[in-house]
Amino acid sequence: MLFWRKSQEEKLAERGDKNAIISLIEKGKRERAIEILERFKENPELRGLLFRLYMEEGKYYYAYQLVEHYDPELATAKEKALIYERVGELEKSAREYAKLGDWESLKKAGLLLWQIKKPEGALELLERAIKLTPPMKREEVEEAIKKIKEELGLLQRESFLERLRKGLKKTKEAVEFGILFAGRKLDEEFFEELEEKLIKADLGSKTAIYFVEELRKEAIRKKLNTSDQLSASLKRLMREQLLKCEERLKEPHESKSVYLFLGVNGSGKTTTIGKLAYRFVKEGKKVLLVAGDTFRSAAIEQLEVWAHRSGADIVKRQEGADPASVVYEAMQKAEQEGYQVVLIDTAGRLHTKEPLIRELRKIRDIIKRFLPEEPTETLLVLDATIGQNSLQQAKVFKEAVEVTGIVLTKLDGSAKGGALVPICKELGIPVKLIGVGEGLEDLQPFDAEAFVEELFS
Ligand SMILES: Nc1nc2c(ncn2[C@@H]2O[C@H](COP(=O)(O)OP(=O)(O)O)[C@@H](O)[C@H]2O)c(=O)[nH]1
Ligand SMILES: [Mg+2]
Repeated sequence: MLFWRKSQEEKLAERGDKNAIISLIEKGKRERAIEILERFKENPELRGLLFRLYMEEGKYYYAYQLVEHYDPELATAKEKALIYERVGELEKSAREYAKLGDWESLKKAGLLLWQIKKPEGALELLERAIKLTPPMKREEVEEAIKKIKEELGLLQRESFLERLRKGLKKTKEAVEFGILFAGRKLDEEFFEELEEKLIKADLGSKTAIYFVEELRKEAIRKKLNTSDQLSASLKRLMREQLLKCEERLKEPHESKSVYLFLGVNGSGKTTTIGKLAYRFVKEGKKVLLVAGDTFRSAAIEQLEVWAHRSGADIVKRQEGADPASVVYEAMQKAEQEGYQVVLIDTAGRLHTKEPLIRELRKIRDIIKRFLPEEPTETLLVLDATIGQNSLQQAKVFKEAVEVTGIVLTKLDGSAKGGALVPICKELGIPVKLIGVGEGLEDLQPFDAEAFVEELFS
């Protein structure tokens, strides 16, 4: 009996009886209902029912066709946004999201436009979104706005300082100059604490004692009572020291420029090369990376990844190949194919001191065969997180070849930003670049002025 009634109902449904179809749906026979309804797309009422089913079942492509070919009024703006998004019509989807006007939809619209490389439109929408976004949810939108602005070149200067700020965060937290100089009495305790903090930032005890003595004298001379009156003087002293360590990287010249990178494993050579390659490629130069660290295959692969990310080319051989011969091949290629910038990675196995020195000299001699006055720069890469402890390592490299500049990496991971001073002073080599993160743009010229400003801000 029951069986007969069901099929009777189905027969009615098949003839387009709305109530019978609804009854089918209620009984869970949704696929069957869809099958029937698809024959009645011309009927506005049944079409509406079909559309609902498609949406509920997540059949967005079918829903899309109904909306596009039969009736745009079937879907609300929110549904259209979702449908277009799901079928990959991202620009249309963004338009629908934008119509909705709430912060989440505006954000979504902006992110979609960004995805399809329409940064101007994306920025406009995200800036509308941020005004409506509750404070707790703003981070993602702010981050996107920042990135788009960078892409559009609207944030150059600001982002330089922001990155430096981020880079110096740990050192700043360790020294807390702001608190120390906020109206403290200029007693013995204050000066002791100041000295302690300067040493903690790895400025070196000589420099720390010198600073404290200078400030003590000034306090007496000018009859100062509170610490805030001294902060400008500490800034000045700091600036003087740092300016002695500041020097610009030699920029590539018209023909060929070679940059050789030295440093122990893990100091950040490969990463620095990647970041610098990115910068040079962005400036329109033809850049060649050289995988001179042939000791581990992972090192070669890592440089390949950076070549890919930065848009530079690479010369590499298999693991264990003679580094000098890789450099030779690269120099030849650079000459023949007109590369303007050659960045050479090397292995930094310090426990094999003599072979390391021999290897580096061999590489240098090969470069000189192609360019007598080169390399343009021989950069020693040092890890800021080990601070002054890197001095010992540095001396070995200095013994091997003439080092023209220091790259201090991982400042962002270190509370020892001050180590820059003793490192450059003791080695007599200027700091040319600082690494403030792992991203493509986290490499900066060392700017003493900005450095001091950020440290005290
Ligand atoms: N936070 C931070 N990490 C860095 C920086 N430079 C390099 N690193 C990381 O340090 C590690 C070692 O870097 P790598 O370039 O492989 O060193 P290499 O052995 O000298 O070539 C990697 O995990 C890098 O991502 C930096 O400026 N900041
Ligand atoms: Mg490496």
